[in-house]
Amino acid sequence: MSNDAEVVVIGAGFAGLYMLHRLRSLGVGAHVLEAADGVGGTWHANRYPGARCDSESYYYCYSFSPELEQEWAWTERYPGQAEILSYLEHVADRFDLRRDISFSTRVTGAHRDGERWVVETDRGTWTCRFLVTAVGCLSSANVPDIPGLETFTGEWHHTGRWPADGVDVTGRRVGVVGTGSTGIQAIPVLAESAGHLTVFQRTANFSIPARNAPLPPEEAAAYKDDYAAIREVQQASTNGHPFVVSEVDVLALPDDERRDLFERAWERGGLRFRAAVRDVLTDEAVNDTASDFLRAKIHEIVDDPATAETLTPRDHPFATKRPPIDTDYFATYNRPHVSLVDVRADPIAAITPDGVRLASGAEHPLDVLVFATGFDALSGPLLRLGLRGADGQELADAWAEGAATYLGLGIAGFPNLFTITGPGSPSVLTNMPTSIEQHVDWIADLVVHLRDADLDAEPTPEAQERWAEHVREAADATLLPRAASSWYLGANVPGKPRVFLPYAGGFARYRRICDAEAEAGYPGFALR
Ligand code: N01
Repeated sequence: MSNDAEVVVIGAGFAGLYMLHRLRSLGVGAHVLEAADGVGGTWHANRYPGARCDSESYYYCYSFSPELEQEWAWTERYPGQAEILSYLEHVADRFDLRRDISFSTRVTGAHRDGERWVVETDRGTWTCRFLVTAVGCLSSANVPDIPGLETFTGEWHHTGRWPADGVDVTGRRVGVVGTGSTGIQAIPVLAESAGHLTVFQRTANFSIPARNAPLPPEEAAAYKDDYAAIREVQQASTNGHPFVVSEVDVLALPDDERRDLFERAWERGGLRFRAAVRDVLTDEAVNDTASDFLRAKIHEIVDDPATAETLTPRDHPFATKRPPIDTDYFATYNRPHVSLVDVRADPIAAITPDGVRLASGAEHPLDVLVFATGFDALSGPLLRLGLRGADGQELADAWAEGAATYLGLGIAGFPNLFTITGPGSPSVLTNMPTSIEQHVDWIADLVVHLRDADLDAEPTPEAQERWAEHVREAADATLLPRAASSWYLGANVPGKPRVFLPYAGGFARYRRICDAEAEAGYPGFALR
């Protein structure tokens, strides 16, 4: 016998929790299926040392409840994984969400049976009229297929599936593969206790100091007083952050003023660095000034000139790959027990029982190997759900040439399926809770509309194609596609079609497009 709900939501992270709450408040019955044994999504899974959000705490949170905004007290400028997880657990309790969530329940497939979805899980079957995916953009771990991994006699972990009870690296020989946002957060913390830390770097990365610190109570109180205005700025912004991009034309400044400007932005730290001057992502000459400043910083911080040069990104403009922010990342390479290996120059050939062997034959013995190697982003979490569309078509076949959606919210051929922050949405280019709330509200309104009118909906192929074209244009209007190894393009996963996945046209513009779609009666959807 199967369970039934009007809406089944897959995932109980930021997106799934709010989806459930929003549907309930509109009188729509919903049930959430969650593979993990608790709420939190990415913040339940990513428990690696140093895991912390790159958005500031006062706005990396929900805005839908003014009471929640007032009662929750963030303790640090950038919230750590444990604090965000506590916040989401509090949300689940405060809004009594757990009674409609099945934990430890992994979706293994979903297909259409007449006008309903049949959702199979490892703990029984659910049927529903509407299926909403809230599976995140970065939840499908990318573990490189390196020969010999199964022979390794030490322990290995991917950062996105870190054991809940931690990994003791005290005094041990630790290797980290990957220097994206995750590796850059984890490396300084692992270095605190590892006996020796070896970083295997394929692509050097820009990084800005986070300047994390305890959040002074008076500052926290000021944010609470100002939430209405803060939220307005977020809604009108390009990235869902509550700060506006500066109007300063850095090319018009004399060298010393330019340097001072970047110095002040560096001192302030965090993602705001990118907003310190205009056109960083659209004008190569502007980007060069920021990139050169950051390259010089690496050489200032890192004592050994050869190590500094290996750490210096030369193959992509600043912020065309998601810019990490860090605490003492580059300075960590000045510690005597930390070494850097350039695996672009000398690639990893194999994992041996004792550690890592490079193409040159060099051996790096290890006790613990950490893969900070990222994710099969945006499309990966959806592909692994085993979704089949109206005519039984597998999503993997529909997306053989690359992920395609309408607005990142729905997929042609998949009726009554809605995807929170799917490929083609601004998602990962924005502050995620802001994008998630916008998607959830929009999907909930559509579900109510369909329920009241007794209609089903799926994007038309024409609307989907138009959107794909617009997503391409939006990316091409920026420098973003210039980073050849970027996960935005799917370049980090061997064999993945190269399609620029997120929508780079800006959050405010995207929101207006979605609002217009709803106001016009959903012309991009076939309603029947
Ligand atoms: O993953 P990544 P991540 N051999 O894909 C390397 C978000 N996030 O987990 O660049 C050797 O960025 C790979 O090299 P290359 C944030 O949006 C948010 O760090 O492909 N190396 C790269 O260096 C972020 O962007 C927070 O050449 C290999 C690294 O592994 C996103 O998550 C915190 C390799 C992977 O970097 C993903 O970040 C952390 C191989 N075979 C992360 N395969 C917040 O604060 C891959 N690499 C919210």
